[in-house]
Amino acid sequence: MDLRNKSKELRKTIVKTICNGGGGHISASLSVVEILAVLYCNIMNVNSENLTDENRDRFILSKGHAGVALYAVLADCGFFDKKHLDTFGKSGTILGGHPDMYKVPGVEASTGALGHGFPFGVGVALSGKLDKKDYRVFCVIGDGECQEGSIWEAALFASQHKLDNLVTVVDFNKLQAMDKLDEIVSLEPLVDKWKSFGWEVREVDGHNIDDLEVIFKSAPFVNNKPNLIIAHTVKGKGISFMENQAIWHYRMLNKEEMKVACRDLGLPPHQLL
Ligand SMILES: Cc1ncc(C[n+]2csc(CCOP(=O)(O)OP(=O)(O)O)c2C)c(N)n1
Repeated sequence: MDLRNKSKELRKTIVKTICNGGGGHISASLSVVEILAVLYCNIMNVNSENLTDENRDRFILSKGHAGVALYAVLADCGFFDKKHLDTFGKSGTILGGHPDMYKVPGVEASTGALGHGFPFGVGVALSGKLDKKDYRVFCVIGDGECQEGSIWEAALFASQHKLDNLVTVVDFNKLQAMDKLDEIVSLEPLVDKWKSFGWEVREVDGHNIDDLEVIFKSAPFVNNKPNLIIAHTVKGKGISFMENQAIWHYRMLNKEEMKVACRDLGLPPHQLL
């Protein structure tokens, strides 16, 4: 399936899963759909068959609160049965609010405490270098997550150790949980910051499938430097009233909003009710 259409389907799955489960981070999940779709469908050497292969590529969703986006992609790629999506938010589910590497096939790191997945990914990339393995590590971090000090400690460590097998994407939607980043702790100049920490940096429209594919395929951007992609994204992408609105970090849809969301996503009008 064309990845634009796949992204539309993934958005439907994400919103249906969260509404059925009664909670979850919708807007944060909608922000990373194309990034995950391109990585899993066209870039990474990982699939349900090679999950124990030491040379498989690793993906780490450091902004673990967007776990439902990862679940939607993993289910679509056959890592686990799609039936599990219906259990999200229910007792006994393997699909928690944040991904658990011991429960969900395909999840490489348990994340959710911001500022932890990325340092873990740096360690996995270093391990790959030390063991002379060919795998790469792909990591998605939130821009609000970049307000955590541990991100910058790990960033320094990665460039010190020349981890060009590490590709990190900042989901730069300019919002964190409560407000615009710039209203709380600004990261600007973000590109220069990462460069000064020793990373090779590229910028991309994080919803443009073709551009994402080109940029991922061009990694490593230079030898001996870790790769940083600043993906300009829209939090809540695909639901008109949710886009770029900080309030939707924690909110759930009421019945009227569900109807509008259905219209925006191309779902039957009562699908989410
Ligand atoms: C260490 C830690 N502190 C606070 C939180 C609560 N929290 C969950 S998501 C979030 C905002 C994250 O913002 P960002 O990284 O920009 O992600 P996005 O805007 O894409 O949701 C916060 C503060 C957390 N999960 N972990």
